Amino acid sequence: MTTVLVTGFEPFGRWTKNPSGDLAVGLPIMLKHHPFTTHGEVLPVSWTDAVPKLRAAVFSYQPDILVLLGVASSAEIRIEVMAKNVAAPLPDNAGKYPQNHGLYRIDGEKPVALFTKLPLESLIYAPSAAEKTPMRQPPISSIPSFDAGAYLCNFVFFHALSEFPDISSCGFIHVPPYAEENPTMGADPGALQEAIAGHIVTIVEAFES
Ligand code: PCA
Repeated sequence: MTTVLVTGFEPFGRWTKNPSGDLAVGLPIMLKHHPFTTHGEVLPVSWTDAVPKLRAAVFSYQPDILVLLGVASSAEIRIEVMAKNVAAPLPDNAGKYPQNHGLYRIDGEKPVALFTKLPLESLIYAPSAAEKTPMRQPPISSIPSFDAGAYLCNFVFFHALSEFPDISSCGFIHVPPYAEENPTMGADPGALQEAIAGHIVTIVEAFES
């Protein structure tokens, strides 16, 4: 049976909640009746600890599909097209900075950018993608994003693509904040969970076809 690992992050900075971490906890329960296995893991917003925790989860679950989630200030669901080999000198939750000696590169031996391995066209252009699980809320639109930032989300995305070449379906999706934290661009938690659950189903279908 196909195994999916979904990761999200803990709250950070000005966000007191992080929907991506809640999705990583909630999606395995929501998707439990589907004919694939879903595991979730919440990663720390830490330059030193996020990647080791991701590696440990990949080692223990051996996923066929790895979907990394994070929150971004956007009303849309952003399907990240590429990970950059760049880490910005911004503090993590422990107040620490990336160890790149002021060169801003994640890894000087690796390419400048790596491309997502998620089925982009199915996620962005198929209007039915979000309708594969029962919809009780108006759908949240999904758009391609050509910039995953230069903070922990991009960092984990870049490490995943470069460290797990055997995972043929691997990518990053940025989700909106909750409406309670940002009334102008925030999403309803139920609508967000349904939309991302639909995307997971689409990713599994593309992987298995
Ligand atoms: N978003 C941040 C890091 C954790 C998260 O959920 C980012 O976009 O880098």
